[in-house]
Amino acid sequence: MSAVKLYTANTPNGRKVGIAAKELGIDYEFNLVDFKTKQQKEAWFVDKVNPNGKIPAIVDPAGPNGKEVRVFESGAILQYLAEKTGKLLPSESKYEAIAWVYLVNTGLAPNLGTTVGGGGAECTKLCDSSS
Ligand SMILES: N[C@@H](CCC(=O)N[C@@H](CS)C(=O)NCC(=O)O)C(=O)O
Repeated sequence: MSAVKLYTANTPNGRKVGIAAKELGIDYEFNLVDFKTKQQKEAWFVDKVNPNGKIPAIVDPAGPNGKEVRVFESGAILQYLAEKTGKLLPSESKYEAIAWVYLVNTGLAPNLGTTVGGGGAECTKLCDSSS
């Protein structure tokens, strides 16, 4: 089976997807996106990987109906990988689990970023200093 291509960097959002891929036993190819050279804004990345020019993002050559699919936004990627493997989202608690992912991504994470650091800019600064 073809490996899922993971595009990421050393940030909280970036680490989420790697942790999920390991936990779910997904065969994935790790691609470190270089924030120093703004690789996430390069045309190939925006065209083929994430039109929003951010990590994390994945490209799965073996997506639905055997066709390549790209997925961006950490919450959408977590849901995609769980559904692909048939793990973590049992029907009786699927929407409870998805609701928690939304809560973290739209409520907790942005507020935490704003309170603790400077939101997106701080995230980028952290990446720059840790890569
Ligand atoms: N809501 C998005 C946030 C994505 C995001 O802000 N990514 C940051 C790193 S944590 C990024 O790519 N920053 C670089 C940039 O904006 O150029 C998600 O959950 O995936």
